[in-house]
Amino acid sequence: MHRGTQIKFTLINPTSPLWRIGVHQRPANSGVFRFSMLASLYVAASMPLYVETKIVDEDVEPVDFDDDADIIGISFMTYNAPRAYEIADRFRAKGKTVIFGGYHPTFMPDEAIQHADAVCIGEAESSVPRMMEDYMNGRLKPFYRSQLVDLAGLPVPDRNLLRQRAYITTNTLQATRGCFNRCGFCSVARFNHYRLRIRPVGEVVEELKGLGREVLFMDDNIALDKEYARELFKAMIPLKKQWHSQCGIGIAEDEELLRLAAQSGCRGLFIGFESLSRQSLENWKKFGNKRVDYLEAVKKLHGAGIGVFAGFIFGSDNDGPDVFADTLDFLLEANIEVLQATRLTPFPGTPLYEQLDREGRIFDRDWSHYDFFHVVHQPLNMSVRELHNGTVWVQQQFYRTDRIIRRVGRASGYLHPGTVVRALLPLNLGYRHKLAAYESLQKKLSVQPKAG
Ligand code: B12
Repeated sequence: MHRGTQIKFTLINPTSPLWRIGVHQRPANSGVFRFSMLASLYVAASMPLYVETKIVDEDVEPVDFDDDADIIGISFMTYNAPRAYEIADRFRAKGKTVIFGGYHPTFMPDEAIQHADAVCIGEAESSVPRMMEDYMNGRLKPFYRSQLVDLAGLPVPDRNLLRQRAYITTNTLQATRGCFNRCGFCSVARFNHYRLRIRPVGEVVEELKGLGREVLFMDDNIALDKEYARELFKAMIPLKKQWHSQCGIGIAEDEELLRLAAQSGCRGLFIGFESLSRQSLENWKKFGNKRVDYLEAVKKLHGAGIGVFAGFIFGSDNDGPDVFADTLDFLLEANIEVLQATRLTPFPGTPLYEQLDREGRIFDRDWSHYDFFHVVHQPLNMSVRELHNGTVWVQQQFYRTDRIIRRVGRASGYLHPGTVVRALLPLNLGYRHKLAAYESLQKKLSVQPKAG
């Protein structure tokens, strides 16, 4: 609810029809994929004091098109751009001012501005105060290009703006933003101008003190700056937190860092393995992974009591139909806890997008398909159907009931019981649910992969 303030701002997070809150008001998406909302919280925190922000997340509540807000903001990635445009068009038809921000409008500002009054290109922190000043003076401009903000002094997000019970956790924060690597498929590095920024350790520790025992760091690679990571982990030890984050595989090669991570309460890491093929890693410029022995690295992480959530991408130019069975063999041999298997997706703004676009290999520009569940480009060494079905096969094999049961039993030997019960099992069931929901939707709509 908005309370007596000068300006009312409603910030909407659109979602696809599949995950939109149902008629029975029950979220369709598995709870394990409902967390964070950090982007919206930081936008809210960037607003001047005379603005009262309300956050609406379509995963957990419907959009009220009779909303009395003065300004409607929409935060979106690529997969939800069509829905963002639909919502924006409806509000603009009623005379509302609409502003956009997030990954998709940042990389496709000329497309986005056709549905909005203003587009924030990049981070909210430096643009939003300027946008609001211009709005108040009746001079809102179409584009606001942000400088990268200094993370020192970043405000602490007000998590009370969320319906907290609808999320598995809102205990999320960032210690760093961005990454200086140049992996071809990644939009994060370019969004952050290929720079890694760090927050002062003291400020991270202060924010952590106000959060619960279990926290998620929404960093792109929490140990990219090893010296900083060492300092942060040391400072976290007395806080007795349990945390998960995202990290490069390199952490496994640094014994001291791994020990400090474990001592500071690290219980699981999402790691982009991406591919078993050295050639694919080379082509994508994911050089950090090339020299690492994946099996050894996973063993070391398990030895430290850290669960491994592996990201693999299928559909590189070197992948043939045998990639699926080979990858599954690795996943099972390495005892990976959680798998995120994705089809190579050329997100706007990435070097991959530019390459495939140049080569005329992007055959589907329906942005709602840019959700990792669709093939949108023509692979080189297999058909679109083989890539689609092969990815489904690996996911189904990995998340087979008997394998989940065995995984849970085995992991109980080297992971904390809390990690098994509150992370490994829910994530395994969550991914299985998501996969099944997609399969049934595809059957219902008889969506077949297009092109060869
Ligand atoms: C956490 C996360 C999730 C979480 C939670 C998201 C949430 N609701 O909070 C979950 C698991 C749900 C998720 C899901 C998906 N995600 Co995700 N996610 C992230 C991640 C790692 C962090 C997001 C975050 O909190 N960032 C921190 C905030 C502070 O930064 P920010 O988002 O950039 O926001 C700033 C600006 O963009 C701007 N801004 C943003 N919105 C607005 C709005 C206005 C009005 C203004 C003015 C400014 C503004 O200001 C913010 C503060 O500076 C990002 C990577 C990343 N580094 O951002 C990927 C990322 C956003 N996700 C991505 C994708 C592809 C997805 C999925 C489609 C696929 C998947 N990963 O399974 C799904 C789709 C959701 C669904 N329903 O299925 C891509 C998007 C790329 C693209 N162009 O579309 C990213 C970039 C990662 C990647 N692979 O490259 N995701």
